[in-house]
Amino acid sequence: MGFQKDFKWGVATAAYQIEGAFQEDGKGLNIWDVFCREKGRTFDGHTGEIACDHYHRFREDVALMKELGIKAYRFSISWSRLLPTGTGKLNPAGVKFYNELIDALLDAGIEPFVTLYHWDLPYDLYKKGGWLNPESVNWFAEYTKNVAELYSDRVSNFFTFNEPQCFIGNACLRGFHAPGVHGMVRDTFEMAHNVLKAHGTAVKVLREYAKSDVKVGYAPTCNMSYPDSDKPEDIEAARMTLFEVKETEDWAWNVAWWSDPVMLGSYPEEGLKKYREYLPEITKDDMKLINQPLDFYGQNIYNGVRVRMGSDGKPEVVKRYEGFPKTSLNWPVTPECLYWGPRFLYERYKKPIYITENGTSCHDDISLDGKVHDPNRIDFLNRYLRELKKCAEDGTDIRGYFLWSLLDNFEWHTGYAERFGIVYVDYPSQRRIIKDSGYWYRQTIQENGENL
Ligand code: IFM
Repeated sequence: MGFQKDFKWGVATAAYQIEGAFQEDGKGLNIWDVFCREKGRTFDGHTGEIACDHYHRFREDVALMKELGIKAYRFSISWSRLLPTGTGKLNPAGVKFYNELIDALLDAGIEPFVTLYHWDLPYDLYKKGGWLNPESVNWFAEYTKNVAELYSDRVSNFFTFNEPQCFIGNACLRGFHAPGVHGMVRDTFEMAHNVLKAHGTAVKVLREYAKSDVKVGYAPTCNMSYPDSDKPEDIEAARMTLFEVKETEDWAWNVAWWSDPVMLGSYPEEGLKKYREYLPEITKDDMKLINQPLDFYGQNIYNGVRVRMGSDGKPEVVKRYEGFPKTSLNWPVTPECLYWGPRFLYERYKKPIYITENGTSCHDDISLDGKVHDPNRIDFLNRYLRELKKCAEDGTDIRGYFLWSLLDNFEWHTGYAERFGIVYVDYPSQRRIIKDSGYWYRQTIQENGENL
């Protein structure tokens, strides 16, 4: 019982959040490079220009992972490091960087899991309309083909998109992520449809051009829902809430709109009705393309809402009590989401599951003894992983868990104000210090979660 024998205990990062070297060795600009330079966009004007300097320090970071006993590393490729203008000519230094990173991982016995896109669209493609341009499907296919040809001899696991909810919703509907546009609602639905078509095309391209038997998945996000009690009606209320579609102003923060087409081949009926006036043309061929068979389903899970069935037969969200536990980002601490989330997703999509991100931001600093003590993070991880273990024991096929994150890093519009790592980064010196939670995670990996 417990976690599967070959459970992938991993950590996750993203290119823009750690690499730095934003204009080095031929890399092209991406939308985050440009966005961060604008006044008032990020906390205190922070940028990812240096970030964790991982571009130069990746060997040290791989050594840290090895020391921690990490089995799998999920990282993203910077599209504009590989293809500076998004299409066309490859950047040899970019190609070399990921070659060396992958080789270093394999030498350290760590399995690479590549995310193709974690939000850093090449700026030149943004100028051509970005995801609103139907050509974006072909741009992404070209980039994916390059990745497959370059790295699939050594990388077997790929995720297409990380959190489309954010790079469309936060970025183009609500406007606080790059490119920082309060777009017209109709545009955002059109972008979303192009992203989903790009996903389907990329899956096909990976399978066609890969040099080994690759496994492909997807890594969306959202709040999960969990029931207020074990009563069947409360469980049903939580399930219904998880897959319902939201009001138009916040439509992108949703599970079903982004995952049903990919996993089931259709948009949710409720959304097709609710959003009718905003939708682009959606053809049968589009849906066939989007619905490519996947090997696993990834989901980033951080928190959830408690739900019960109301007396009117409709689900209702239970208000949190005053003083409810929260992280330093003010996100609620709700370990139950790592039981019910994967369970509901497995029931609906019937694919093995990876938790592609989970973790917490804490107010970490270096203590007088020179160490970084982060008991809140250990407690958070312990509570969440216990729920995940229970979920696995109750029959959900969970293949792995990627802790967010290996390193403290650039947390988008909140800059370096938030620390998510199990390894502390002292930004002025770029010194890394393994936090107590890093050692705790090592122990958990060694025991395959029996210590939880
Ligand atoms: O840092 C982000 C990551 O890039 C996407 N998922 C959530 C993390 C924490 O906010």
